[in-house]
Amino acid sequence: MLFYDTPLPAPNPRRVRIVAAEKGIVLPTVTVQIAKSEHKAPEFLAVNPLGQTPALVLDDGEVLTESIAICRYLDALHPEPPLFGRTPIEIARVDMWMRRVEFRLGNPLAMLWIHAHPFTAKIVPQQFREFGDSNRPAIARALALFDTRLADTQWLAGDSFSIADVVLLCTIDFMTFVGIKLTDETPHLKDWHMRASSRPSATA
Ligand SMILES: N[C@@H](CCC(=O)N[C@@H](CS)C(=O)NCC(=O)O)C(=O)O
Repeated sequence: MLFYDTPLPAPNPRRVRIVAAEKGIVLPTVTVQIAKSEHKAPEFLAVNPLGQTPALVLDDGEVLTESIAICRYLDALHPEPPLFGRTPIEIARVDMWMRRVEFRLGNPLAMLWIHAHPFTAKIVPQQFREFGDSNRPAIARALALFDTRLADTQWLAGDSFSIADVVLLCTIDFMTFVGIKLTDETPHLKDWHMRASSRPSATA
């Protein structure tokens, strides 16, 4: 296998690095620097014509993209510890919380990043600043939702650390990079962030 990775602050390849670290998998890695537009260079477009990282090239040459698909593949190959749940209800809970992170926090954050951040102004053809900023309340609502959940559970999907926590950690750290910090308004989420960040895999 060959893993095409991008360093921080890119959140999606980090999901794969954390899952690999949780499972003790060492992936031979090629680094693609988005800041240097290497993801749009012909060499990388030959691997992933979508021009996005991460990508995982399998031994038979098949290419997996989409960070969650790659994480699921690694989880199926190395089932311990299970990060996508074990029983039907665990699997459903993990999926439910992961999708809430992606749709309720990841999507508005992406719109804020693309349309209202000075860094992306150099990259996207046209920014709609007002629209970008209009996503801030949705981000705040999503943080409140996760805070309420984490008042009752140690990890987002229950008692065990899961891919839902991986996605939330990567999204929140990226959110900090974009300029929104966790505050005391979401104390349970802040505590969870400290727990998740203190796992050895979080340095990935
Ligand atoms: N849904 C994809 C999103 C991949 C993605 O957006 N990757 C970012 C890096 S975090 C990227 O390559 N951005 C450059 C671009 O889209 O041009 C996944 O989860 O893997």
